[in-house]
Amino acid sequence: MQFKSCTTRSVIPDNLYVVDTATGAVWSVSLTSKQKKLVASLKPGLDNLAFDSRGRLFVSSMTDNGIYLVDKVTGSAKTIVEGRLAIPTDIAVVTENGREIVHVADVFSYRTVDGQSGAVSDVLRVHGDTHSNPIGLSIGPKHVLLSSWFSMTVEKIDRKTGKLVATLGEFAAPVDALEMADGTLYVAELASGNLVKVSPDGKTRSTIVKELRAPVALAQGPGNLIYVTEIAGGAVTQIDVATGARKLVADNLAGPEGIDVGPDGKLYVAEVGQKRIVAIDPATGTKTVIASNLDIGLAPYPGGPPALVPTGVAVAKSGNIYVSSDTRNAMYKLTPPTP
Ligand SMILES: [Ca+2]
Repeated sequence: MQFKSCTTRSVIPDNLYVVDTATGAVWSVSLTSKQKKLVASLKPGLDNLAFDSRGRLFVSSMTDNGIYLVDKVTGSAKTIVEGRLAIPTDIAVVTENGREIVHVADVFSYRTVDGQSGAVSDVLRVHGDTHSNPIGLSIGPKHVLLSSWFSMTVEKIDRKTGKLVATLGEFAAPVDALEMADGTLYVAELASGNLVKVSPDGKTRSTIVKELRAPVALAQGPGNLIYVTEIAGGAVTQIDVATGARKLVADNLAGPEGIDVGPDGKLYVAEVGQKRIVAIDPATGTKTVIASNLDIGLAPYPGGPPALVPTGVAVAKSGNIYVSSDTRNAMYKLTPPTP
């Protein structure tokens, strides 16, 4: 038997494909000429790409929790899968013209969710509009505050325009912040355990309380009172910001994270270790279970913060309770039973 020899020449592609996270562009770059050609324009927040065995190009978006099939010739993109939220963490709710609007720190964006319809709107996307990953969130008189232990920043967003107006840096892993009527900010730092007071102009900082046991989230109470969840202490603590006096409100909680004050004056807390929401009377510490078996509590990684992305809780004037589900990329709405 005789074999015939032959030579094959494989065709080595000349180009690489690249996703640009900041702009949402997909580029083809020639290895020989170094020229780049725009293949497709998607939304900012792209994070990866892959080809299947047929050479089809897929790209993924962290911001939109999606995977898209990109036509390399026409640049059109087909959605394969997409989430409405990415990793919802801390939340706050306002009632405007009878509608409840939930503001969401979604890690790769700051979004709102209509409490009635569930419609999701982008306010700021991290890649494109801002550069900090929002994890803590609160709504003050003038600003929405986005805190980020990941970026070490507190960002002030104008409530009226939705625009970023100031970025305060160099905090020690800030997890949540509150804005007072006069513009003073209080910032809880995970890495230092401090509650830091920031003057309205942002220039002066002072420590109000030290040695908080892994603070996670803040809520504003009546007068000078602030409530803080401390995950390492399993506690909710009340702080008088005028005097620095602190009082234990409740302990023996399994992983307290998000907190809000309800219209009834009670504290609503995500007890993530028990996958439930509890209401706590701030005067007596009496605890009532509001909802159980919730899909909450994304597990932290070794060396990461104990509440990796806190489960957010927000109570509307109506008594409706909103809870972010970090493990299902979803939002719960708990409606109080009719009497
Ligand atoms: Ca908050």
